Amino acid sequence: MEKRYYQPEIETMPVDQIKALQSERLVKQVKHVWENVPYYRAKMEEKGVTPDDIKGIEDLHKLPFLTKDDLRDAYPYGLLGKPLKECVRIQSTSGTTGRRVVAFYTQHDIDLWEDCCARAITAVGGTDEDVVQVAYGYGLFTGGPGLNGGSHKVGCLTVPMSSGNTDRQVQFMADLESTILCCTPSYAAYIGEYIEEKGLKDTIKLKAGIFGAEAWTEEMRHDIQEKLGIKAYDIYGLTETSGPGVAFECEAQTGMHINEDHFIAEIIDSKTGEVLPEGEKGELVFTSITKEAFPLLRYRTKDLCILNRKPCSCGRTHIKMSKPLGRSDDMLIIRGVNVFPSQIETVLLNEGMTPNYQIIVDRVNNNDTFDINVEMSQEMFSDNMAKITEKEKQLVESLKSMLGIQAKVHLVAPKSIVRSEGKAVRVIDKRKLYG
Ligand code: DLL
Repeated sequence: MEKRYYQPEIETMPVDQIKALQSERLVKQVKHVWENVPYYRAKMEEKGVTPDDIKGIEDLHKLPFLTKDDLRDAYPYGLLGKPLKECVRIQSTSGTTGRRVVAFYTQHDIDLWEDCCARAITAVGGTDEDVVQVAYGYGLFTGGPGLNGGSHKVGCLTVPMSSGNTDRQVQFMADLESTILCCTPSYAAYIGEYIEEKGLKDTIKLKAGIFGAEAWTEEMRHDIQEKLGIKAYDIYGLTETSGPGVAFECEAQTGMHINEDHFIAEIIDSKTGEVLPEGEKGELVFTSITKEAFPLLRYRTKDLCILNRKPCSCGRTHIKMSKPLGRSDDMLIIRGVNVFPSQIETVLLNEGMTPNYQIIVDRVNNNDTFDINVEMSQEMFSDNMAKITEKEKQLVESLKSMLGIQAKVHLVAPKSIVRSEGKAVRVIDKRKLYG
């Protein structure tokens, strides 16, 4: 019999039972955090809340929020809920300083994370008959390891390609007759173009794709579906909550079911912190109710979205989140990598440049372009061209080691970047990501 990883007893559980399960797990999780994470306990004490005040999900709002700043303050071990010897893995986001996120996992955490990813694969029709090509990055990034583990659980033949090397990627896809592709939507679109250009469409047996880690529009979905001859599904997650698989699309392709047996989702007003009713747009906040090593309570994702619990044609009862509709901070996601303007500024200042710069991001043929214009000082401006080119190269290298991706740096004449009367316009993002 074909092996699937659909867990109907959980995924189609009546809503009142899901809520009861969440309440029970929340109470346990709050005790676990109170006893094992002094950093969060102090935050609770500051707010005058003890575990006795949390009797179920209706009390969730009493707990303090956690933010990326807390992660930075507590870096690296300050939010650990288990002794290090029980942890078996870390994963991390890019960035060598400041905004880097390091998440920890026990073996049990990895197991549950892989369950979530397995559900996502099953939701697009995956079974142990499938060949899953994982073209997300492997290593510290959660995309490759997460989908890899999920694919194993479903019993698929797993092809751990990682991203890049498109020639080889497409060759394997044809030779092994891969049926499900997992990668960022931009890379999927790029692979689609490559296949079209080389006239290889007939050699490809893909039927579905699981694409996430960055924003993508419905137009992009149609484009990818058309070029690869597949159905393209969205998947969402963040390093702080384990990685991909927090939420995933089903056959309805109308939003992503959140794995509610592991995460409680709330939408808040990002300015006041007030919890908003279902259906309103606001900042997504997650509480992980099963994680042992890195059990974040009320973590503010900064992703803006809408939740809805209307019945879904697939039969799953877990609440659905819309595609992220924007962010409440200034983080950019370029080629799948999280980039903060402040990281760029740090590099430029360390390299002796002026603080006058502008970041220009665009999407050309479904690929992100990333340019940084930086004003030279008057003194540098009068240097010879060779010296200026050399400095540009040096900046490209320093930025790459900070961000993990390559930018094009253009040193421009002093005072050539338009000054604004209010806040400087540091970022011009021409991509239409949330259309
Ligand atoms: O991007 C985890 C992931 C890997 C998700 C593979 C899906 C597939 P981070 O690098 O920590 O983790 O980035 C998390 O990426 O807060 C969102 O802003 C954005 N993001 C993730 N998935 C989506 C999506 C991974 N489907 C940040 N649509 C999140 C839009 C997404 N944005």
